[in-house]
Amino acid sequence: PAVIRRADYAAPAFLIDSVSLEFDLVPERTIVTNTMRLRRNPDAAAARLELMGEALEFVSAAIDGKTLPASAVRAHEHGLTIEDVPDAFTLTIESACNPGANTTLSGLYVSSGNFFTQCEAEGFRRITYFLDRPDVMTTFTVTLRADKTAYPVLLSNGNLIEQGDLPDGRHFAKWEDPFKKPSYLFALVAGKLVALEERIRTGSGKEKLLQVWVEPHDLDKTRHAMDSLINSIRWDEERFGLELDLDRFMIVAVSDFNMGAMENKGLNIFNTKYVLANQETATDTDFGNIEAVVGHEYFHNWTGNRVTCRDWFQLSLKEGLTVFRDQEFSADMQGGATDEAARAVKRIDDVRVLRQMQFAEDAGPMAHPVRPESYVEINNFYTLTVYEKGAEVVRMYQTLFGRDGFRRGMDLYFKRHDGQAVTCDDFRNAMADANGRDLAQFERWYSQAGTPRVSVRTAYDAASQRYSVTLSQGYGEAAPAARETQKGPLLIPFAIGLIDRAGRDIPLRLEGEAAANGTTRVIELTEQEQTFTFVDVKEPPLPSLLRNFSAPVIVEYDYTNDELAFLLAHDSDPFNRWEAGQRLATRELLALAARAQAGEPLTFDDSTVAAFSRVLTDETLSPAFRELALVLPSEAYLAEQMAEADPAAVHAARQFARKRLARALKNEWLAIYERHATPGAYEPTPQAAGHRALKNLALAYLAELDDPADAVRLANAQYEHANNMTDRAAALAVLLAASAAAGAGVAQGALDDFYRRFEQEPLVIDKWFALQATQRGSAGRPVIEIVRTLMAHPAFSLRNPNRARSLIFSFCAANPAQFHAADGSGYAFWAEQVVALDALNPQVAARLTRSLEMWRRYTPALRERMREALERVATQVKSRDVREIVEKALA
Ligand code: HT7
Ligand code: ZN
Repeated sequence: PAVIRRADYAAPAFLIDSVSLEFDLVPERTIVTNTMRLRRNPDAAAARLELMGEALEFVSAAIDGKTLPASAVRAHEHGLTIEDVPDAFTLTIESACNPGANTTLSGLYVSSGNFFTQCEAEGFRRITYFLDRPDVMTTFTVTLRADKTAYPVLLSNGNLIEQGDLPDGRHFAKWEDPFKKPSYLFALVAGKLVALEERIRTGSGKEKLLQVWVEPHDLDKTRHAMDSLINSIRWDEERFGLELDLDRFMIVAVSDFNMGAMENKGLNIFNTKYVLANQETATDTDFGNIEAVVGHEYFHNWTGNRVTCRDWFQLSLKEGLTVFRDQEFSADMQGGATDEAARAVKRIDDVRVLRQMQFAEDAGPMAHPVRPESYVEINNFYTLTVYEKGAEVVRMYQTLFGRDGFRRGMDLYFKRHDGQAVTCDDFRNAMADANGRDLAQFERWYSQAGTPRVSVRTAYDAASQRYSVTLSQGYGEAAPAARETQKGPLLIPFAIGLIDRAGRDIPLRLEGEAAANGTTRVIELTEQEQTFTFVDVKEPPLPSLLRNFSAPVIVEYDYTNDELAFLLAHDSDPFNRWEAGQRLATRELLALAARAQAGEPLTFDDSTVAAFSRVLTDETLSPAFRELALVLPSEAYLAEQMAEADPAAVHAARQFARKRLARALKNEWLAIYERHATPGAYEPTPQAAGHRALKNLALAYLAELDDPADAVRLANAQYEHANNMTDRAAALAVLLAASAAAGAGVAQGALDDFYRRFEQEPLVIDKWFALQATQRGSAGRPVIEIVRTLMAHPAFSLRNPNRARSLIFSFCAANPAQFHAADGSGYAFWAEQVVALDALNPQVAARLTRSLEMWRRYTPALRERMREALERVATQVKSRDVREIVEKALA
């Protein structure tokens, strides 16, 4: 397959000054009339005109009103070629497409009888022939025509400038977007929809119309998305001085969608999962995710839309930056700008995702730099590396320059580049120039793949009261895909604190400084190895390393178990407090997994139990923090830490530890369950959510007892009386967990009730599928059997990505012990589903394919079965999307 390389970037041969699109919307055959003002780009060697097009039926083309003869225009698999065009001209193209048959959900498609578009990255070329690349920006005027009864609402980007009736029961709407934009930000929506509306005034006093469009039966689930939008608008003004630039901002929810949401200018289109919520249907996690995704898409209006990417290799320019912005927004919504303990809850969540998933990506065959060098299918590069590691790279500028310095860099970035399509280098240069720093070395964060390791050595000299910290950086045993990119040391901002015997922070003074300055210092590691010496250190301290996870690296330091327990009890940095508990648990669990592999009896250290008990019962800590601290590292993370991943051993180890903590702390769990019950009206606040999280964790631990009768009784009562989805779903999960030992009967009543109650709520039925796919199996029945039975359920459909994810992905990616069954049954199922999805929706199929990409890291028997499954898939799939993943995995 053709490889696209960053080094081959060339400016477009033609520019488009304006485009006018007319749509005659009919599901089976939509006609698009596209009129563009084109001119040769003086910066490029212009040859003939090549327009991109895919899955289109070419009808006709005219230049300056004159229809072109068949000999002058060639329609082919990749688009349209027109020879001998003038330097500047008007080109009109008529084409047709079939949205009703479009199962790829890219381009123009029909979902629940309504029309939607998805153009990023290269979907616009499935709507009309175009220079479908992000550095071609133009102004769009869009006219939509459709049957008025079937499609009463007609939406596109920008402002509605005209609407009216047409003959034969049809009507039209004309939209004009005053801002230049690339084609990937185009959108249209047509159908039977209703909106929740609000009018607000932004900082400059202008009135804005905000709308959240949904199907009529979902109107009662739009309030939270609207509140999140209003909060996002306010936040971007306050934190970054960025105001909403359009008179109207619309969000539309659609149930068939490949990703989370899309930031089309003024007309964001969202997966229903990230819009619809009320207390009956959505969990606290859903509420938080909606706030984050609404914020993310809104923030793209400046970081992505006003300033966009020159080419798709620069994707992290908008995605890394916008994820960082949404993370900061959510942290502020959790705890305000200054409550570090509350902000840490969000930080811990984000770092958990990064470490569990992005670090794995960086260690496998799909490893790539934040700014990749090449791709076969760009859709495969909407990755954790581009998004989450990219956000960490942006965060490091803020760590280096502080909030004010970061803001100066942002201001300069917009001053220089508003209205342009630019590169990651342009962003780095703005940060450097605004802060008077040379950031040449920092470029390596964009060009080197793999997760850096920082090893730490310390030495205390009592006589001189000096404490030296030696940091050395490297990549360890990197995967070949990452190793090729690694050229030299990085600039690593490394936040450090020192703690005395009483658990207090020591004021920090580095050698050469006149006086102590603060208790957390960001030291800058720029060489392969460097020593930093602290003076006036009166006793041997305990180092608190990489506070608040100041860089996306792995820290290697040999803490003793007692030291970790001490940090867990005392570190003033809440992130590192949590981190100490995770390190302690990881160490214990990996030792347990090794014993499980060797068939030795399993034991768990009493002092570790005691350390966790102290955190659990420490009333000075928020319930949300205590919940995070008491969740053991995931099976996926633990497997990733093994030389050869063994999911069965990891599962046995983690289950053993959970049971041990359940038994040892039984009375504490029972007391916590009672104390953190939140009677009365449901409140979706972070505080109330923290109480629910801790209470439900207590219930889950109680279900691990050899006799889970108490847990089953409490879970049944909680299920029945719950006034919110967080509690109801948690109770159902506990009943399913208890059924692993006690038999399916324990959960069946609640499962059936859940289905009946929420039959009309697709997002809740997704939870019903997911809960069953991620269970441990009931009384020895393998989960694959349950999953296969559910595939035949009338509510299951492979065409709806949310539904496919809820059953198939949940099983293949979130139930490692069952998916990696020794008989290979999970892999056979995976192969069947990849092939079936490939024919319908290659983007979704490619995501599922990635569940097996780490096959080389597993124990030999599993490895062999995974390779067979991958090879089988390689012979059967057609799409570029899936082929790229399979070929890289097998290479
Ligand atoms: N920028 C959006 C990316 C996106 C997308 C990409 C490929 C295929 C389908 C897609 N839907 C949305 C989402 C975002 O990061 O905001
Ligand atoms: Zn984004």
